[in-house]
Amino acid sequence: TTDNFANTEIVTLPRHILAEQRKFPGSTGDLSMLLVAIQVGCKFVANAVRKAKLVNLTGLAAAGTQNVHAEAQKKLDVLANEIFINALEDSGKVNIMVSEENDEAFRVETARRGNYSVVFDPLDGSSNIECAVSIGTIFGVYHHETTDVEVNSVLRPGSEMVAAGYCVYGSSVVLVMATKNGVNGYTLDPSIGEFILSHPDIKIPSRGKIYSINEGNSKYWHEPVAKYIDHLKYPEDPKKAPYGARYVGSMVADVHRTLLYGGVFGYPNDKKSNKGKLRVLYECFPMAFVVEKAGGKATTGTKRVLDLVPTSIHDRSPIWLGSADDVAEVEEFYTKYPVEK
Ligand code: P6P
Repeated sequence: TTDNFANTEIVTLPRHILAEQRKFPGSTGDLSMLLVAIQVGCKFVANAVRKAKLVNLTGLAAAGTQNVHAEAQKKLDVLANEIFINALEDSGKVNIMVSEENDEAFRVETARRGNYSVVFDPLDGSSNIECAVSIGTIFGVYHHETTDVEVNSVLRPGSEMVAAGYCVYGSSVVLVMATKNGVNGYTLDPSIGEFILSHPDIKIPSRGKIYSINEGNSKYWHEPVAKYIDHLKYPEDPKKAPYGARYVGSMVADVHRTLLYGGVFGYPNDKKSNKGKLRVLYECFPMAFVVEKAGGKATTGTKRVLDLVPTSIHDRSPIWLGSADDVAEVEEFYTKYPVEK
């Protein structure tokens, strides 16, 4: 038999984004151009990540090491950062950038400045590269009325984002983008170097059967966290099955699985880290934005994540996100067992 993969209805990411844009007559097309530029960055990073260890031979190894030509090397996350900065600058649509890799927010030169600001983690979970575990890129987009804005004008609630998403470099490369229209997933077809629409109009199940948290922190958990996780592991109702546990330790992988399968992901604050670990602007906000647009919820335990207003670009926050019913239950435990300030 001949496998017929011919599929004339191949919708590439740029084509789909333009189709979505046409739903809003009068659009400038600037956001579409920006999202397409982000897509190009993801293609480059996917290519570099796929051969992470092999690139020692061609000069992309861990910082400080030497390759055969005794040239200084770049870590993949530094390389990914440069790839996205270049892609965003080249788009001509970006004003201010905040990157996990850069201490300060910075702006594009005047000639190429646009009305959007982008906050991003170019390669989140990069400590997993060495053992080939999934990693990802996370990004969020704010709009400004003019290009004449202060650098700290990105310290805004996540609810003011106009787009957000992530790219998971896993067993396949999937780029998930959320806008006011909803959430769509695109899978990279490496044979043609295009992201193809594979998950149109993603909706997260209202409840799941998986919880995702680092139980290695149990010793430091506040009471509502310990009580909630026990409730999932030892259901009071004997007829209820315990939840399954899945924790990759790479936010993009854990969130992507939660988005598609349902359930709950949590990185709460605890007695060791009173602000939690994950960064507000370029980890919590984009993931909360995606999950909410897919019909889920994201909370600190007591407050909607997207209502937070960061005071600094690298602020951290506790976060629980996932299926609406599961996250609502988390909040019930925080109400029942309030954490003393
Ligand atoms: P822990 C990866 O380092 C990361 O920033 C996120 O991608 C991930 O969710 C979290 O930290 C894992 O942290 O403390 O469980 O190893």
